[in-house]
Amino acid sequence: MNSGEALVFKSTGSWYQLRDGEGRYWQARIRGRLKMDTDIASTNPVAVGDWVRFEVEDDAAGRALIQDIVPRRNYIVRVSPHNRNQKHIVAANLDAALIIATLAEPRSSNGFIDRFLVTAEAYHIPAIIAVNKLDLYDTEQMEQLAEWQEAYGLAGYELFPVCAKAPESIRALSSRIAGCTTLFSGHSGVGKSTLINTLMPSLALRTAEVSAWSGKGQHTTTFAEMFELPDGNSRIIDTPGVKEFGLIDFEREELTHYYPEMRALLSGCRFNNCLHLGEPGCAIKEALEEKQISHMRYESYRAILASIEKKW
Ligand SMILES: Nc1nc2c(ncn2[C@@H]2O[C@H](COP(=O)(O)OP(=O)(O)OP(=O)(O)O)[C@@H](O)[C@H]2O)c(=O)[nH]1
Ligand SMILES: [Mg+2]
Ligand SMILES: [Zn+2]
Repeated sequence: MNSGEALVFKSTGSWYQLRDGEGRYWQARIRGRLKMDTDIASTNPVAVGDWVRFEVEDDAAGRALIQDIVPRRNYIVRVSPHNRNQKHIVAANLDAALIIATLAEPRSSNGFIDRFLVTAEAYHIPAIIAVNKLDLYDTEQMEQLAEWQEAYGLAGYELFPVCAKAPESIRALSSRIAGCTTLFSGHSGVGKSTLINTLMPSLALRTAEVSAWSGKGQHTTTFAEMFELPDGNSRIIDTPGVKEFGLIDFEREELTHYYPEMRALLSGCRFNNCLHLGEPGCAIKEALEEKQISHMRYESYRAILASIEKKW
């Protein structure tokens, strides 16, 4: 074989691991200038989940050169952690995006979850929520979990309470992502790699204790990497923990479109530029009073809106 198409399984930023149609793995670099059909100025031209065309550089050593990217079905982007003006393509060609959160350490805020959900909506990728470390919750945390279940249920999201170490607790989640390529995202230390290890015990990914003094994760996973489940048909992309999910290029008026429970009601507002902050004849405020929308989600909407305003 001198050339062909392959799927990107791993990316370190300087080299990529590809798997070709025959199941052979290649270590690849990008050849000179990539022919790109996307107009995204990103810090990484090729992402995990991309299909690429490659050319063999050294067959015996398994080295290849990436020539170009097959047009993406979709992708998800976040603000580069190193440069707020640049974007980072987290992964491409996804069927689902899973946000892993926890109410134990390192606790995730609902605002963080909502920023992730908004991004997934904006890129048209179905989002799912897993709330992990259920085994550690006290009564107060169980009450908080119930509140989340109510709020995200009203918004139409699937939420799976799980204990990543207990296989029986992840059964429903595992059948939800069967047959899909799913992105796993969340703060460092929430249990992304632990969950993947339980889904595919043969893998034994590195995981790490959450630091006792800071309650924070230790950024054990440093690069995005895709794994195929034993069924040969489901794939999971493990990613390094993120501090925050920086939103990209939003107009204020757009934001409600990325809250599914609000999107459905927008045509009911009297003003078509309604920001739902107290304008007369607002269908969102009405739904809030009738408890069709949760206060928790509405408050996060206001917070994100305020952060967009600051940028302007
Ligand atoms: N008690 C309990 N601990 C868990 C659970 N899931 C994960 N942990 C622990 O949480 C710690 C962090 O887990 P990791 O899987 O390394 O977290 P991660 O999200 O991959 O973190 P990064 O790779 O740094 O982004 C490890 O000590 C795990 O054993 C759970 O359901 N219950
Ligand atoms: Mg990890
Ligand atoms: Zn309104």
